[in-house]
Amino acid sequence: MQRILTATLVLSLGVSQAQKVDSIVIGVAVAQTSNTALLGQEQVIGAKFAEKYLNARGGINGTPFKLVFQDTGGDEAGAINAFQNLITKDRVLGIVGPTLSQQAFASDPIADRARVPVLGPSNTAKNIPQIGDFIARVSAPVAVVAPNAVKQALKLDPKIKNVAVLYAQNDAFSTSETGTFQETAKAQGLNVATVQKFQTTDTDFTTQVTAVLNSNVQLVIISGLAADGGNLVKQLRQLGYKGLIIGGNGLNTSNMFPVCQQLCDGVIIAQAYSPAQASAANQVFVKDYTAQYKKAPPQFAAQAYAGVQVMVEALRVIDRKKKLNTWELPALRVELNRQILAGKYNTPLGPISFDKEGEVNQAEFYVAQIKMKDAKTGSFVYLK
Ligand code: 1QQ
Repeated sequence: MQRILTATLVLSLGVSQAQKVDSIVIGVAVAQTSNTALLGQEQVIGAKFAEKYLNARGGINGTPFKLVFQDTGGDEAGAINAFQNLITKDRVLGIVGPTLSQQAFASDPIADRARVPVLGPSNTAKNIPQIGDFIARVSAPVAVVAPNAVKQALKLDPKIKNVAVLYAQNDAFSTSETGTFQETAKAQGLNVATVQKFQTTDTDFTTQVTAVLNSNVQLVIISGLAADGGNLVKQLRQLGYKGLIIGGNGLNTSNMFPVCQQLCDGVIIAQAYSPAQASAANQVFVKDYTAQYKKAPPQFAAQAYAGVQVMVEALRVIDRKKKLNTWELPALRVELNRQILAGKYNTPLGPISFDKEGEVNQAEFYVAQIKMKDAKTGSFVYLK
């Protein structure tokens, strides 16, 4: 009996695996709902731009590809569910996602075990590529990006001596980024006068702001996400903090403007993307994006674009050697992962490639400062 069962199982697995790839589908798993959608919305836009642009230029050597979106929401369970749907129901070749590192640590191991390549579009915490062989990212790590903001703050105000550091302790990215910020501050000779913790779900920051005001600092550095981070900025200003503020990557969106409004003004944020990046790929992206949205593209849109572009260009290379519709899905996923890591890509982020663990190699980073025109409208001004 046992033997018969085993034989049946092997046979049915064999049949489903032998099915050829009949459509070219790439999964996008980002936050379309919850507070995390303040960040994820820009990723949806960036990915759709890539789909439209790259399909208009031939798709995969003449065959269009399709993006399938699964909403991750803002938590781990949502990311796991989205990944499972993409892998088994939508039968995607690879996944661009999820939005948060906190989610990636939960969902990426599922894709890794299923041997489905993942490109993190905005997963910047330490140890993301190390989750597994099938996990890479186009989003440069906080360790590389965040120090630029501290150096820029010191350029703007060389008299800074004392720093307050605040971070969301329930978020993997925020705890990783604050580590980098604290190390950088010390390496720059600054005194970390107070370290304050909060939760990404917090809305009242009176305790933390009081501690900041009592510690006589000239710089505040925040690692959190957009809603909590925006409220924290707002309450710091309302309660009388006058010095410079650095926001981390979780505050890196104009979707924070409705939260802190005019009080967002002056926040300094390091960038892994600049609309001024000179590559042809970027200039086309900037032109199309600006025509549609009347503003320059933000980093999260550019990174999601790059994630889709990398998958597409890797698929083009594979297809030239052996047509995609002659592959079986499991083998094509493995080959796609290999090709992603082998290639070089001219993206809106500039030229990128990957090291053997899946960490992105990227050369150029920037710092921007929020400039509010009024309570509703503002922009990211890139600093020299
Ligand atoms: C991470 C991040 C987020 C702030 C991006 C949206 O960098 O979770 O790693």
